[in-house]
Amino acid sequence: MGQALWRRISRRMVISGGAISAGGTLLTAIASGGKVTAQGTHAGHGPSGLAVTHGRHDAHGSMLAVGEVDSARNGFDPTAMLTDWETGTVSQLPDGRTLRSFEVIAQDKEIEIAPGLFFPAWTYNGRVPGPSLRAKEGDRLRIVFRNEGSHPHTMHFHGIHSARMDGVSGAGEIAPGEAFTYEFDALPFGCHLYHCHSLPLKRHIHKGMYGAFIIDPDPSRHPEHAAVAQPRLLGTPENREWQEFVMVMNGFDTDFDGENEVYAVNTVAHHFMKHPIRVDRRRPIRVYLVNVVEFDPINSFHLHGNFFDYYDHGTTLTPTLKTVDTVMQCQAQRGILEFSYRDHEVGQYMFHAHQSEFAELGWMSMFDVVEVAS
Ligand SMILES: [Cu+2]
Repeated sequence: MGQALWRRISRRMVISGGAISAGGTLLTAIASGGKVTAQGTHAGHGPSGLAVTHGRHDAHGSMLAVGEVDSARNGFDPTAMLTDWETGTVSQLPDGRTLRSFEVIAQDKEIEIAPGLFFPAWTYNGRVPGPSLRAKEGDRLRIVFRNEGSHPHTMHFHGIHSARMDGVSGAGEIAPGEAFTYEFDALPFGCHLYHCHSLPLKRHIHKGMYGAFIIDPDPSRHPEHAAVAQPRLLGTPENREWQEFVMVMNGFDTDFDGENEVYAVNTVAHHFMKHPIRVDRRRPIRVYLVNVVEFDPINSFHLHGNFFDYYDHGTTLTPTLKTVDTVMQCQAQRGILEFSYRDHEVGQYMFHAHQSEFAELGWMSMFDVVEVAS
C-alpha cells in the first residue's frame, strides 16, 4: 500500500469497514470462522491458527500485509530486536562491584513502519525501540547520553535513583549538541523501561524515544528463590535453556491527529505474521513485555492455544498471575511472561493484542513452534 493512500485514511475509516477493508481483515477471518469475503482470501481451517496462516500467504485480504519493510534501510530488524541485548562495557569499580557503561545517542531518523509507510521518528541509537539495556541487580550503571537530535531530550529510567538522575524536563533536559551522564545502581530487578521525559511528553514518547531496561536478579541475594533467579540471569547455563524475547508494544500516529494508525511489537506492523518467531518446542519461553503505546489507555497480549505465568513488572520471583492467556498493560506497565509448548504439537501459534482494532492495524504475531533435533 502506498504512502499516499495511507495519508487519506484514518484508522476509524479502516475499522468501520469502509472501502479499504473490503469485507475483512485477518482477524475478521478468524472471528467469522474463516469465511472471508475480501478478494482472494481463502482462509478457514479449524482452531489451530491455520486460517491465519493462509491469510498471511495471501495478502489481498489484509491491507497491512502487502509488501515488506526494508529492514536494511531502517537499520534495525524487529526479529533481531527480540534478542539483541545491550549489556554495555563491563569493568570493575575499586570496591569490586561491576560497572556497566552504555552509550546512547539521540538522533532524528525517518523509519519505515509498514511497507511504504514512513514515520519521522526520534530515536535512541537510530532504532525504535531503542537498545534493550540489560544489567544484573546491584551493578553500577553509567549511561553516557548524547543528544544529536533537533530537540531537547532526556533519558528517564524506571528504576531506583536520585532526583538528579531522573531525566525529567527542566534541569534534566539535554539540549541538542549536549551530553549528560546518568549514573545509578541497577535496582530493583525486573522488566523495566526508559523513555524521554521532555515536554510535550506524549510527543516525545510516541515519536519513538523508549526502550526496554531489564535488570536480572542476582541469585546470591535471593537464596530462597535461587532456582528461579538463576535462569533469569543472562549468561548462566540455566538461562541459556530459555528462549528469551523482548517485545515492546508500540504505536504510531502517522498523521499527527492524536490517535495511532499503526500498532506493532517492535515497530513494524505485522512483522511477526510475515516472519513468525521460531521456537523450539521443548525449551521454555520468557517474554519481556513492555507497553509504550501513547493515546490509547490500554494495550494487551493474548496467547493462542496456551497459557502463561506472569510477573508484573518482573520484580518478583513468584508469578503475580498464574495460568492466564491474556494480560493487559497501561502505558509503561510491563512484565514477564513464561510459558512452554512442550506438550503441544508443532505448528504456528498466534499471539496478538486482544483489542481487535490494534491487531488489525499491525499488532498480530505468530510463534512457529518447531521440533529441533537434539
Ligand atoms: Cu525527547
